[in-house]
Amino acid sequence: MSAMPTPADSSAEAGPSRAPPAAAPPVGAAGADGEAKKQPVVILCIGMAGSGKTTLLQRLNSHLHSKGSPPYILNLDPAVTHMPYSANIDIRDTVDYKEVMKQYNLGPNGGILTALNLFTTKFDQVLGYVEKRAETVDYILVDTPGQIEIFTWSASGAIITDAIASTLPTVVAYIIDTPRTTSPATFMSNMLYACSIMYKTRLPFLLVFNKIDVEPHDFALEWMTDFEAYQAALAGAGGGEDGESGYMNSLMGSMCLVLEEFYNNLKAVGVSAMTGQGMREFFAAVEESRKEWETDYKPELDRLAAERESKAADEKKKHLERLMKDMNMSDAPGAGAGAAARSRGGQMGEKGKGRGDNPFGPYARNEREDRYLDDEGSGTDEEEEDRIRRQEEDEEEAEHAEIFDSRDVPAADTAISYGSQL
Ligand SMILES: Nc1nc2c(ncn2[C@@H]2O[C@H](COP(=O)(O)OP(=O)(O)O)[C@@H](O)[C@H]2O)c(=O)[nH]1
Ligand SMILES: [Mg+2]
Repeated sequence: MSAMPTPADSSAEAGPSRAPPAAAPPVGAAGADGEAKKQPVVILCIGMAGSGKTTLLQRLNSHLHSKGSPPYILNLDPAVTHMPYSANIDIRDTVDYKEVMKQYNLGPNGGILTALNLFTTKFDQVLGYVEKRAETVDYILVDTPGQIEIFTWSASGAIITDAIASTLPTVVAYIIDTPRTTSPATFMSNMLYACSIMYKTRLPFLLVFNKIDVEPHDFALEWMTDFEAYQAALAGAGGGEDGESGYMNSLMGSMCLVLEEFYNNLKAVGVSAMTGQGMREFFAAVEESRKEWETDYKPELDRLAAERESKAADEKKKHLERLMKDMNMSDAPGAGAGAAARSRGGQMGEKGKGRGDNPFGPYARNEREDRYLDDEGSGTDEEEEDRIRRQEEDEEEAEHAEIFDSRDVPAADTAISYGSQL
């Protein structure tokens, strides 16, 4: 991993957008409703691999440029090989996912996920850059990894989403490959996936039927609003004769009823990233979602943040109380000595080879312990005298027996030999 990128500012808007926020706000600003501090909307593009997230991002980028309101772009896909736009912050500047694969011995998906995890550890810096530019842009576009689950079901995806959403109004744009969703069963699985992401992120959600230049999305809108139309399509597609598709059809039919509530609360637009069709509807829906974020989501996010803060304060208080209690205990006779022994044990870790940080455990200091400590060269005067006396005795003994001639060993070695007795 190299250092974090400086804000790339490689896109065309770099120069003028450095101007102070008060001067000449960008033209075509959505939501320029006289707020004291203008906040841009973050559009988080999520979707299955190949649904057209990257292509759509480029389309949005060029549309916004043509309106005189260039967006700020974050690319979170470490594996993208061709990027049709230039991102202001690109994960690839920070992490090389192929290198990650090599170093951690991972496959492509593991490499992408690990690269995203590594990037997430620095996301506070990324947010810092984004916040600095927040007053000069109207939209912040975020591209996510090709494989949807890498972002939606990973801890780092959740951390990034939460971090962004608690800072700025955020909309999830769920991109759907319309031509590949014409089968009722595929449509249903896609809708279930969308539903799970919506409930997981708890953010304003926009279904974006992409590639309508190839397949108009009318069928999808009909299936979402008319249960019977969906049932008819199921019956037509299933061929009901073999048992499995019959079972599948009845399951899908029931699912459709379950999802009715989800459909009712959902905005859906059709776009073509290729031709630029549907851009006006897309931005109108984003604007609506932004208002929704302010009225419905922001208070909830604030409440959660306050809850988190008070929990953290409680934890801190508890820790402090525990610490105070421990300190009081250490004033009591005996306990202090034990604590001292424990802390010395920690210091002896290196010399006491293999005894760990706390060689004496929770027991009170005893004679053995004293001897052990003395040999570390930190005993009291009395003990020192005792040691010298014993040494003298030894020396005396040595005069009578040649075998003791070599007992003049350094203190540290003696300590080790005492240690092995413990
Ligand atoms: N016909 C058509 N093709 C599209 C459209 N959007 C994307 N594609 C194609 O779909 C493929 C996948 O697009 P990409 O943006 O890489 O998908 P991602 O994996 O979601 O980022 C590419 O070959 C695009 O050219 C569209 O609106 N219409
Ligand atoms: Mg992509």
